[in-house]
Amino acid sequence: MQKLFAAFTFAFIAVTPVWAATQTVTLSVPDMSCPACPITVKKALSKVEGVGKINVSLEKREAVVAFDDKKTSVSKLTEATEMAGYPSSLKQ
Ligand SMILES: [Cu+2]
Repeated sequence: MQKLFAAFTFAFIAVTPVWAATQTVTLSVPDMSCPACPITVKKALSKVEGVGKINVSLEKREAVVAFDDKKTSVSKLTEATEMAGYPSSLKQ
């Protein structure tokens, strides 16, 4: 039974290589001040190649971004928000 499960898990990983490279990071975006800001930040991040799901919170002043680490990096993400007028940094 356990052997069967292991085989299944391996098959699942083998057919979904994209997901294996997906990382999720939280960026601190302190300059967001009104409801329009998250829209601008989200738009800027969505233009970066390899970016998947984006969740921007005005209340928390942060952006949770899922991205393919083979196509982009955290520095490209922070660069994109900075170009849009919102400097950001990786939240630990
Ligand atoms: Cu604003």
